[in-house]
Amino acid sequence: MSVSFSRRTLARFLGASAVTAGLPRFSYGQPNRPVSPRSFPSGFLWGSATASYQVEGAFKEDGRGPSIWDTFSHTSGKTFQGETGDFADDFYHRYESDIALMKDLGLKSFRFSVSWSRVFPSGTGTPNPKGFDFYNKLVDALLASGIEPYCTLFHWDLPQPLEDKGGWQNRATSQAFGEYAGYVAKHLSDRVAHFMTTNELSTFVELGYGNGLHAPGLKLSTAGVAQAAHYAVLAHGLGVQAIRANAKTGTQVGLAENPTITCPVVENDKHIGAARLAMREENARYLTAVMEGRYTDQYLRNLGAAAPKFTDADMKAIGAPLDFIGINCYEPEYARADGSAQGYEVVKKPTSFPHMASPWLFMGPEALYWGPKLATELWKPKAIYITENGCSSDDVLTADGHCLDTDRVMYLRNYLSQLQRAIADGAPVRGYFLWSLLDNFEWADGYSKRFGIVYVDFKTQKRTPKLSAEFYKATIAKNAVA
Ligand code: PNW
Repeated sequence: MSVSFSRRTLARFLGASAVTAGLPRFSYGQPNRPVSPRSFPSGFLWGSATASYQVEGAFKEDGRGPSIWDTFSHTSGKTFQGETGDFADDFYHRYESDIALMKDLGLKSFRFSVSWSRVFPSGTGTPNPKGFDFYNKLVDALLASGIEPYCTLFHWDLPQPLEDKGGWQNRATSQAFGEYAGYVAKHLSDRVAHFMTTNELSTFVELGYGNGLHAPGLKLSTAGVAQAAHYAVLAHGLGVQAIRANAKTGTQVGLAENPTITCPVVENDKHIGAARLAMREENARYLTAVMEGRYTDQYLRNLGAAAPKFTDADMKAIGAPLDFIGINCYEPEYARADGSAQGYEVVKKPTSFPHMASPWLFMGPEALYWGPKLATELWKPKAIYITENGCSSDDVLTADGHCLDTDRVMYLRNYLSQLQRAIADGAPVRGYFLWSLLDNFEWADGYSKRFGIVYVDFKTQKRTPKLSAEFYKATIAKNAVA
């Protein structure tokens, strides 16, 4: 009679070498089950992203003027417990030690944004060299550490004096943005090779001027929001022109947008076709307008009399060719073919759909596959960067000072696996910027939602890398999902 034991049981009693000696080498996945290598192309740009108002603090230093986020956060009832970005991560004074942290993680690049109000305290007119100098020093320090700077020109902190003249309801703001963008590009492009005009046109327009949850807190009519959206995309276009006119030859220009990412409910031809239609139409006001230089017929038809007023010259500027597009990707939408004239339906999520610590941040890793994939099929961009991806978690420090954010590691591992799949399928994704390096001022949520891979104690400004920082460091070192 022969009794058979599992190898693990044998190993426990006899020691592993006794089991393997003389036996055929056991290896998962060979020869019939190939394991995906999960690796990224060599030279893949691993980075992390932040934004001026969310990390810098130093709200009154070196001649900085007020932005709409100063006004909004100092207005009672607008942010979680009245929190503001007055001090935030104090990055303005701590950037050197934070760069040392980035270096330790192995980051190849860092995406930051310039505060318009530091450079032009009144929005236009005379620049403030002292305020601008912070970005000179930041860029120099990044380069000295071998980290490539990626610069966003507008991440929502509009100078208050421009808002006082109508903000994004006023075409003059788009022109002012062009002048500001040209100035920054002229003075940084000797060291910065990549510029993004705007960050998430759709968020600052829809939340700032539509539902009023973000600065400046307005709730405009349908026509009002459509016109503000037009001036915002126009600012992007005028920004591209100004950067091309003022920057060093070869400077790469793009934007960072968070398109609605419509994943097919089921990955078959019928639903994939619907998802492609949906991705174009659902983003008609922003990314589609930028990539095609026109508003879709359906978008204009749906708005009717509320459609924005625009000229051919506007659309030409808006649609100017870009060197890359940046996709901020957090959560999925799902599209299905529903047999309607439109050809798709965006499916409402059941209440059981899982989300991260921010209620809006649904967990759908396939968004990081379908986002780049559908954008590539629709618009054939020269290059794509994932300019943001990450999540909030209810992070706490353990008694011995660790932050074990297993849910963030789970989120990142699953999303990155899908990004790897998109690249393997041919999407031209050149880099990935994790949002965010540090816990920071999460807009209307104040400091109540933590997105960093480094924990920040906002009382002491002490930084503690989380488990997710260790995961990201390992991923970068292997150039494969860890
Ligand atoms: C993006 N929503 O914002 C921004 O670019 C970052 O500044 C921000 O910190 C990050 O994502 C995390 O929120 C969003 O409510 C803020 O749907 C809110 C929403 C989407 C994006």
